[in-house]
Amino acid sequence: MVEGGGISTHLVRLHVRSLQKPIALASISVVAHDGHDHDIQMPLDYVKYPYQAVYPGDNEVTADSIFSGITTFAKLPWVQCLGKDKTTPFDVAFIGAPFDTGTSYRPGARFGPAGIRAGSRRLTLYGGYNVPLEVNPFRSGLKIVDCGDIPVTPYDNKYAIKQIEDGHKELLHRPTFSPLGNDSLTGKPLVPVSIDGKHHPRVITLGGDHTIVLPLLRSIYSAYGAISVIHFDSHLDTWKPSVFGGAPSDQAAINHGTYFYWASQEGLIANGSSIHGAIRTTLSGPADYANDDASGFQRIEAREIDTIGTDGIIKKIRETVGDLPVYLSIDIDSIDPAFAPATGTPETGGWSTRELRTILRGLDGLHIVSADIVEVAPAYDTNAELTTMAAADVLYEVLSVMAKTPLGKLEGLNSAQTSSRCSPRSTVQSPTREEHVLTLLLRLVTWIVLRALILEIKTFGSLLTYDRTETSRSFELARSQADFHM
Ligand SMILES: [Mn+2]
Repeated sequence: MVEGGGISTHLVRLHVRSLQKPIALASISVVAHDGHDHDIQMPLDYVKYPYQAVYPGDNEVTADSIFSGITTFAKLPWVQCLGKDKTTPFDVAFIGAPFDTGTSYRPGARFGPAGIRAGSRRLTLYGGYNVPLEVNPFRSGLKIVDCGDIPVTPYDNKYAIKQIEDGHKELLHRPTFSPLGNDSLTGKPLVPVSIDGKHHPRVITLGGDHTIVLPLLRSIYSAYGAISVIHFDSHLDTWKPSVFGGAPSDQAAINHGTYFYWASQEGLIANGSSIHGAIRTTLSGPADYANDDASGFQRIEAREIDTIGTDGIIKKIRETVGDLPVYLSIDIDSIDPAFAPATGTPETGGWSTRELRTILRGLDGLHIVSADIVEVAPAYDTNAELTTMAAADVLYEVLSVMAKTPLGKLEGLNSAQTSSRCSPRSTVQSPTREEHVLTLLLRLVTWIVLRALILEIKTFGSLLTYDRTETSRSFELARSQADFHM
């Protein structure tokens, strides 16, 4: 980021792949803009650190630090994207969807957006640099804003669901603040991965119960068509309405356990390249899995972490979605209630916050077009804000991954080819040709050295046989004497 700079520049960082370290190639599209925009573009300009009192005399009306002032996500600037700031462009927008009238057990996720914002206050306390991902999303040049909440009625689910779709769509189709940039290897301009040919900003939605994903996917479809979904949840959420006691009305059939079933019926989900993670729910019967298959999902059970670990889980996810554009939906109940108790339908036996964060970082390089976190119901949280803090930290990883990967591909190439050329890659991928040749060479050299050593040992061994026997005997003698004296 260049403050006050007059010319747009592209800074690209390559992390050269090492044979020892798992993280491979990464590219960051960092774009700087004219200085007059920097005060609204740079979140950290907005943040005043603790004890740096800014009044009087600094044109500020109040002291502002991470623990004071109006709470937005990570203390990002508040932009009234659906109100008076309708024309303000951005690259990533946080937006709340305070809807919880589709829950089957504990209500309360309507307070999720406010709770997650409270849990996110200290994200920029030390500046916000993500050590494992080697990026500071808040200083990546992207314009990241908090758009507040979509107005959602608590009295009419059908109307509320339409409000969420319209609100999301309005943000998704706003022009971006930053250009897409160039391919880090060829220098050629990237083109959007959308089906309408436009470069769309990314929207991170703060739920709300999981029902909101149906209107969110309807919005996503308008830009990307049927989308691959990565879904972290203890529950399938592809259930038929009959599992929830049938559907006394069309509206009752749409709830936080059935929205993926309906999304699949509407053709919003790319069949076969979508996957659940952290599944551990009980079922109405094995038919639920058959129905889940038909809805287009692969599954990773929560318990698989004990056998294949986070690396194995990352590998499964990456193999399933490939380099297709992907929508990421995170139910906070994918995390164990020990770490995130404040949720609508808690299930024990889940992943730790650390494990989910590691898995999310493993998505580095994927084209995540938008994301959400849902089912945070702060009323059930501890006084230590465990759940809202976990939700905020999880989104920080998502934001970091987004900041590293432009939503673009090279013209004429499919997204798979493009991604291997220009996008950051993570822990799991096949070696390049050069690495393959190097590995073969290393094996050959190792084999020659070992052969030589074995020959040496054989030669000396035959010469020393007599001495070694003698040595062995005297050692036995010494030990028996020592035993005798003890
Ligand atoms: Mn869910």
